[in-house]
Amino acid sequence: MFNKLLKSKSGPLTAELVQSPGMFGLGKVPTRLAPASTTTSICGYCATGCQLKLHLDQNGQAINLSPQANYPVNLGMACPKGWQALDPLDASDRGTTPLLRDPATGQRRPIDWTNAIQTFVSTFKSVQANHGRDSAAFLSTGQIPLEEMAFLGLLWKSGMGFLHGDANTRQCMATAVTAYKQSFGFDAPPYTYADFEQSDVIVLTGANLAIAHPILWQRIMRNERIPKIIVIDPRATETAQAATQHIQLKPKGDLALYYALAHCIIRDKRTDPESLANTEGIEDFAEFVKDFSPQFVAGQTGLSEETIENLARTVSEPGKRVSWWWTMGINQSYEGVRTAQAIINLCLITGNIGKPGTGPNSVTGQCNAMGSRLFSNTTSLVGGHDFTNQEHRAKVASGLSIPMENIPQDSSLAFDEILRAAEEGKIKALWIVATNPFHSWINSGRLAALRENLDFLVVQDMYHTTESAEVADLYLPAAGWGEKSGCFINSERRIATIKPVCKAPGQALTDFRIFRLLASAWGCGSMFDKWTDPEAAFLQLRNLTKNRPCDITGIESYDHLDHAGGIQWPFPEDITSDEKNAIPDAAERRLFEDGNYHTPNGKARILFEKPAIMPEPPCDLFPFLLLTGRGTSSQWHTQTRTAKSEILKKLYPDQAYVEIHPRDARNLQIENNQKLTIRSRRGEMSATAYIAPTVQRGQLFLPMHYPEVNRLTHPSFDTYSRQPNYKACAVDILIGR
Ligand SMILES: Nc1nc2c(c(=O)[nH]1)N[C@H]1C(S)=C(S)[C@@H](COP(=O)(O)OP(=O)(O)OC[C@H]3O[C@@H](n4cnc5c(=O)[nH]c(N)nc54)[C@H](O)[C@@H]3O)O[C@H]1N2
Ligand SMILES: Nc1nc2c(c(=O)[nH]1)N[C@H]1C(S)=C(S)[C@@H](COP(=O)(O)OP(=O)(O)OC[C@H]3O[C@@H](n4cnc5c(=O)[nH]c(N)nc54)[C@H](O)[C@@H]3O)O[C@H]1N2
Ligand code: SF4
Ligand SMILES: [Mo]
Repeated sequence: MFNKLLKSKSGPLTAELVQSPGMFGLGKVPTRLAPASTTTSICGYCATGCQLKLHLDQNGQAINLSPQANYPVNLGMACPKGWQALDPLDASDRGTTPLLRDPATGQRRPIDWTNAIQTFVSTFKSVQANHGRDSAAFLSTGQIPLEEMAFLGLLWKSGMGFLHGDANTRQCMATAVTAYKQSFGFDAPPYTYADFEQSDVIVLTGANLAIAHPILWQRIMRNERIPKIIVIDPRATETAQAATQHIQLKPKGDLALYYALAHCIIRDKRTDPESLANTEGIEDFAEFVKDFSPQFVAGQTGLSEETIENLARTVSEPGKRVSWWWTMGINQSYEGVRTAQAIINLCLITGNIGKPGTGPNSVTGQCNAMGSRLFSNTTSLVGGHDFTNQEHRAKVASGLSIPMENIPQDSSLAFDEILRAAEEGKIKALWIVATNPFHSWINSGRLAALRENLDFLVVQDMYHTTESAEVADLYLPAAGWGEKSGCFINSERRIATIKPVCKAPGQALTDFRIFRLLASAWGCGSMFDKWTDPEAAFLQLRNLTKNRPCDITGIESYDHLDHAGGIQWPFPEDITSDEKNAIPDAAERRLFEDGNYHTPNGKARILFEKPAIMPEPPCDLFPFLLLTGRGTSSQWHTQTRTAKSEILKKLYPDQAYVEIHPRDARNLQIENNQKLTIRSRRGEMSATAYIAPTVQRGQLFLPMHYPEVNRLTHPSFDTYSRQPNYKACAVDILIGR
């Protein structure tokens, strides 16, 4: 258990480990081969957005890689996944040809692309003709370049004329998106990574940075202000163990805790008048939090009054820079939006926003989650616009030469609503691109039943063996990271390029090329005449952002992005030439420095609501609360990629394990490595016991990387963001099965 081993060292991922090419980098290199040239590409896993240097042979094929030393994000570092990023491209289960299921035998057989494209088009046309534009949907991803996301969203809605499409970013970022939009008037994470190095107090809540964003943890380690690092997490994670203080609250105690902090800060008059002048709702909020005294919330949070009072003082210390960073422990919840906004409120009332080392900062997960937020044409109209806004539709229509009537005014169903509609037989056909919901979706057992009701399922993926691809009627083999070009946007809004450095296997095609073929066969190819290649698409999308908060009209080309070390949005064309020519790290920028927000009156909104009741708390029959999340820095989600690297495979346990508190284990006479069955109302799975006080009594933790885990999870969702509540459901342990 690699991450467990690391705990016994000085802390999580040490610099030595992060930087050691000897350990991670040499898997692929024939030692005598000298590279002929190098190019750069952003890593295709997490949203940190590290830049890698790819060393190429005479034919432009990658032979090895190393982290880029002078890139403002990773400063020469990469985590194990980055170092081994080339390995998964060579896997034997890469899709090399389209596969079509023969209805007679149930077997999948290879077909050529012409046949595959024709099958797709004739099936979806017939579904549309018989059942309407509501009867099919796509489910996509935060892991392909933004040009491909935009192509998919526009092809589907404006070209093919369907309505519904969503992405796995619903599982991940929807809460932060909704929280920012409601509070600031635009989905705008305000920070730059330099804020990690410029804070006096860093609060990490529901974020296990040392495992999930190791290079961001390294950025904290570079902070010379000797910051106080406070981790708020029910588990004693690798990050919590390395922090200055671990606030081990009860799961989902966050909302009450943050209201109690606001209570103390307002009571003690430690608010910042200048910042409050740029907000609305403070009077009602002050009245609301009167009920949330530390004494009142102590029971709900499992924390002492003293801990709460001290924390309130620490995060409102006058003259100190306090930054709050959150990830899935906040977003994946039945009340995630209000909890994220409780964090936003704390920053607004204490003036910790728009200044170095501050901010209510949501760290994104996937390499291009931020690209999806602006360009996927799912929840928002492409380029940071609104489907419901007539002016926005007109602007996008004229900008992209799409007839106005081809841009829908109504919004799509969300992921869970699409799946429910499929279960009910209203959605007949689904197209899954670069996501693996048969493993990753909450209460995944339900998808098997849903599959029965679906007339046609297309899965477009790098591998034909994913849980989702295995049950598809039509499988389309896709090129992956390393085999194509385009742009990703990282957590701090930095746009940068990826490059093709390997040939895709067999007949696998880039998603971009697949969309072009489909557009042409559907009969809407002319709408995408200008979309000849990703850069041409990028330039059009860039133009669309004009006068939006995410305006990037100042970006000239991919070359410009490469030369500048990536560019953070906004970057309007009238940006000063000094700023434009600034050296990369001087070009860092954060939002809201002028105290102006994107709401109609320019003020940030302070939003709040009474904490809700946990949808499935433990009970007599299911006495444990199950938490799920990332296991190690070497495992990525459903493991379609990371499981293909021999080196990464050595760094984590191949069997599912469950973390259990020693006292619970003793009471149940469970021994380390004993095989257990974990059961919820929806399903069960086996896992070996890992006994450690990382979890609290009455709680269990299962890493999400094992396919059975989501058979257990409870399908409840945040009311406003529809994000799944992956981190709280009731389970039981069965011994001796
Ligand atoms: N190695 C690796 N890195 C990854 C990924 C990966 O699969 N593998 N995935 C990427 C993606 S897409 C994402 S979204 C990020 C996710 O990154 P993180 O959100 O950091 O990872 P998680 O482990 O899902 O959850 C973080 C923590 O939330 C805690 N938590 C659970 N419930 C609560 C609660 O009620 N309150 C609080 N305060 N905390 C709680 C959990 O104990 C856990 O330690 O990681 C990204 N990076
Ligand atoms: N229990 C539990 N479940 C969770 C979570 C949790 O914390 N707990 N976290 C949730 C979160 S935050 C996330 S983001 C989701 C992630 O869930 P998924 O999106 O389902 O996970 P991945 O394994 O990243 O799936 C990406 C798929 O895209 C394929 N792929 C990669 N690159 C390309 C490409 O360029 N083109 C194409 N066509 N295919 C490609 C990969 O092979 C893989 O099959 O999981 C969610 N599920
Ligand atoms: S921290 Fe994220 S972006 Fe950086 S190398 Fe690791 S997976 Fe890639
Ligand atoms: Mo995610």
